[in-house]
Amino acid sequence: MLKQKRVAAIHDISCFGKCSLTVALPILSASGVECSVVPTAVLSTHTGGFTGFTYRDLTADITPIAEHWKTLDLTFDSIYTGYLGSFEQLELVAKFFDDFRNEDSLILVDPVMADNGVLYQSFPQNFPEGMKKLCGKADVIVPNITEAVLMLKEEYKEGPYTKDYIEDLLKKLADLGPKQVVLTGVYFDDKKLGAATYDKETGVVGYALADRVEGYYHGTGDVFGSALLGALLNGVMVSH
Ligand code: PXL
Repeated sequence: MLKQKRVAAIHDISCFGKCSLTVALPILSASGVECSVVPTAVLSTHTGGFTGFTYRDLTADITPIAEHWKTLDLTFDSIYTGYLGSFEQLELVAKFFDDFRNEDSLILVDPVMADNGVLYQSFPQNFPEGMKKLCGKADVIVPNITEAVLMLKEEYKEGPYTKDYIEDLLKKLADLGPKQVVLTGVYFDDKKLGAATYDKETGVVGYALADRVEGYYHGTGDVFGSALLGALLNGVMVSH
């Protein structure tokens, strides 16, 4: 019998903006996947490009939500994490993986914390260390280049990049633990921009590049991660 897949999306809600749960929920639902949510915080806006945003930390709700879900014997075909606001949330989410995965669950960690060479203003400098550990527990990770170099403790370089550089990053990221890596913000010239993929088991590297659209769009990583997960849960492979 065909059974609808169920994902637990663990991200913040930014009330204004097009990111985190406000995009994960509609995109995953539209892809035919049931999307349960664990909101990690409620912000008036996302943090990029705004000052004065409100931040209601929901860390204290995560364990009670998980405890109630355990009484319902819930498990998830996928657990998808994005913006996590503190080391404590990283720990709670790692435990959530252990409590709610089954042997076929796909754990996708988007290590949301930085872009354009800089850590988002809400994070301490040592946060990438903690996020790196969480990535070690994932099946698929979706860092951008800034997040990748912060976790690998390498210097940030502006593009255009070379294939050698990108493939070296992909392999080092896979060494952190995940089976598959999807690196975003990859470009080799000023016309095309997209993602590079690496499957540790097969060793296959792939590229998905499209025409660059000028400008900076907050939340594109979350739109991409949600669409990627929807595709994976519908049987589309990352690497061909
Ligand atoms: O899109 C990533 C994201 C998610 N959530 C919050 C953010 C950002 C990026 O700035 O600030 C709160």
